[in-house]
Amino acid sequence: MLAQTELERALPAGLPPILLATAATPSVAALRLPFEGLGPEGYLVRTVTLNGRPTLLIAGNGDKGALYGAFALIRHLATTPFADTLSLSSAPRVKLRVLNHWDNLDGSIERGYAGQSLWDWWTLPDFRDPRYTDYARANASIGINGTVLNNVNAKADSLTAPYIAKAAALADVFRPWGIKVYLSVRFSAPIELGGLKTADPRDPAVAAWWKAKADEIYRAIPDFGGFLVKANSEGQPGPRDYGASHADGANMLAAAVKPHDGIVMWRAFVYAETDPEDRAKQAYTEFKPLDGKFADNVLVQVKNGAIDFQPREPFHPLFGAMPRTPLMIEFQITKEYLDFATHLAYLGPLFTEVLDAKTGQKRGETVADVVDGQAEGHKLSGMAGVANIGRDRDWSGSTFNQANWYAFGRLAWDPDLSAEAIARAWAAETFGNDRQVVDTVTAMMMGSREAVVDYTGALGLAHLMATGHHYGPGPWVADLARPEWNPVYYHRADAAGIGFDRTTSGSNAVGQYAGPVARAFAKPETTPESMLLWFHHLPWDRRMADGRTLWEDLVGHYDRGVAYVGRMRQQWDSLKGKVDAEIWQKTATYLAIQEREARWWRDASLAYWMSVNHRPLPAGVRPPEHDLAWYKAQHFPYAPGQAH
Ligand code: GCW
Repeated sequence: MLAQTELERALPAGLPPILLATAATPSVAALRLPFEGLGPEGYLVRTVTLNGRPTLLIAGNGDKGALYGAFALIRHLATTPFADTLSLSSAPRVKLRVLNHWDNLDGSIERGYAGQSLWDWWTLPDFRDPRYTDYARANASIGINGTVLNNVNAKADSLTAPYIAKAAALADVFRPWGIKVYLSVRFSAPIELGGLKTADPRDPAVAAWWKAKADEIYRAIPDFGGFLVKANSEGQPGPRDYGASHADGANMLAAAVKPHDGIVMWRAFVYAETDPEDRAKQAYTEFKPLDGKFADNVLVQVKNGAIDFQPREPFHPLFGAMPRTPLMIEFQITKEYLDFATHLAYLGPLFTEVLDAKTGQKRGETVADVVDGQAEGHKLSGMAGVANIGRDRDWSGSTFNQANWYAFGRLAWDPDLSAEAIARAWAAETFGNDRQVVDTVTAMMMGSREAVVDYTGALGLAHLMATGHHYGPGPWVADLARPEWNPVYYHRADAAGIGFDRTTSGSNAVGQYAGPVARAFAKPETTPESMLLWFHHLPWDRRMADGRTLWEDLVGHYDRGVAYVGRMRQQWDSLKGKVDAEIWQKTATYLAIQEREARWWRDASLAYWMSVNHRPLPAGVRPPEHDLAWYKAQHFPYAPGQAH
C-alpha cells in the first residue's frame, strides 16, 4: 500500500505499531468508530487497543481515506510531538479539489513562471517521468484529487487518439494517489477534428461527435474526470457563436460524459469586446439568468473576483446569486498579477479573505458556504487553482511559492482553516520545527500579499500592470484595442480624482451584490477602504479614516509596501545558517529583486499619478528615482508566461 511507504519514509521512530485499514477490516469494525460522516475520502487516526496492544490506527471508509489519514499523521507529527493518545479525524468539505494547468502542448505554460511544463508530451505515453509520481504524492499529501492537464485556451489536438493515450498514461500514474485526470476542451473541436461544418451545441451531429469522443476517452481512462471549458471568452469559440447559450453548450457536453459519471466545469470568465458594459459586470449578466438551466453534472467555475486574479478584488457577485447551480471557485495560484515567481507573496490571506466574505444573500452565508455546496445542499462542489508548477527543481519557481500550492490544497479540503495556521504548518513541514524559523517565516508570509497590494496599487485599485505579460507597472497604458485591456479603464484617474464609479451613478456593478453587502459598497463611507476605489471615483482630497487625504494615504501605502519587503529581507537574513544554504541563498536573492521591483512599482506609479493630479508629494516623501518617460520606456519582450 502506498500509504505504508509514505509512513516509512516520514515518521519518526518510537511510535506504537501502525495499522492502515478500512472501516470494513473486521478488527476495526469491532471498535465501532465513527466512520459515518467520513465519506469516501475522510480519515480517522487514533490510538486504539487492538488484541491487547496499543496501536496507531489510520483508517477510512476506503483506501483513499487511509492514504489521506497517513498524510495527516505525517503532517501532525511534523509539528507536534507524539503523545500517548492521538485522535485526528477529517473529511473534505469540497468534493472536487482540482488543479488547472495552463500547460500548452509545446511545453510552454501560459502564466507559468516555474519553467516548462512538467508534462513531457513528446515522450509520453512511453516514458513516465518519476516526477509524475512525485507530483501526485505532493498533491495527495494536501488533499488535491484532480488535475486538468492542459490550458483552457485549448488546442483541439489534445482530443486526438495519440494525446488521449498520453493523458491515459498520466492518469495511470495518478490513479493510486486518488487523483483524476480532466481535459480542457476546445468547443470547436468537432469542426477541427471531426470535419463538421458547425459546433452548434443544438446540432445532433455535434452532440453525437462529442458523445463518441467521450466514449473514446473513457475507453482509455475509465475514471476520467470530465471537461473544463473556456468558451466565448478572449477569442475562444463557444455556443454564443451560434446564438446558443452557455447552458446549451455545457449541457451538450455534460450529456456526453454523463453515462460515464463525468462532469463538466464550465467557466464563467467571459467578457466580450463587443460589450460596452463594465467588464466587472459581464459574467454575472450572462450567467445569472441561466441559474437552474444547467444539467446536474455541470459546475459553473467562477473566478474569485469579477475582473481577473488581481492582488485584491472583492468576491465575485455570482457567489450566492445562482443557488440552483453548483459554483466552483477558481483561484490563481501562479502569480500572474503579483509579479511572478520572484516576489514572495503568500496567498493564504487572499484565498481566505474571499472564502470568508459574506455574500449578503442569505443570513451569514459566506462564499465558502456556497462553494462547498452546503448553502443549497448540492451534491457537487469544487475548488480550482491555476497551478504554479513547472519543471524547475523547486517545482514552483521558489520555495515560498510552494506554500501557495499547499495553501490551496489545504483550503480546498477545509475552507475554514486559517491562513496563519496553514502558513505555520507549511513552514514547519518545509524548514523543520525550529521555533525561531517557523515564527519568522510565518511572520514574513502573513503580511506579504498585503505588501504587494500596497506597492502595486492599494485602496481597491486594480489592473495597473504592464500590457500582455502583466509584469511591472503600466498605469499609463491607454492605447490598447479593447477598452478593458487598458489600465486607464480601471483607475479612471484625472486631475480631480481617481477610481471606478460602480455605484448607481456609474456602472452600477454594486447592484449585482445583495442585501447588506450591496448597501455597504454603495457608499464610500461604508465601503472598506481596501476596496474603496474599486467601487467609487473620489477626489484626491477626500479625507480618509486616518485623517490624511486620499492622495497622502495612497502614497503611504506605496511606502509601506516597499518597507515591508525591506523588513522581510532582514527577517530572512536572521535565518541564515538555520535553513538549507541553497534555499536560503536563492530566497535572499529573490527578496533583493523584489525590493528593487517594489521600489520601481512605487516610483513609476507615483510619477504617473503626479502627472495626472499635478500634486506635490507629501512632505518628507522621497521623489521617484526617474521621470515618467523613463518608466514608460521599460520593455520586457521576453518576460515569461506570455500567451501565444
Ligand atoms: O488571467 C487571464 C490571463 C489569460 C488567461 C485568462 C483566463 C488562460 O491573462 O492568460 O487565459 O485570464 O483565465 O482564461
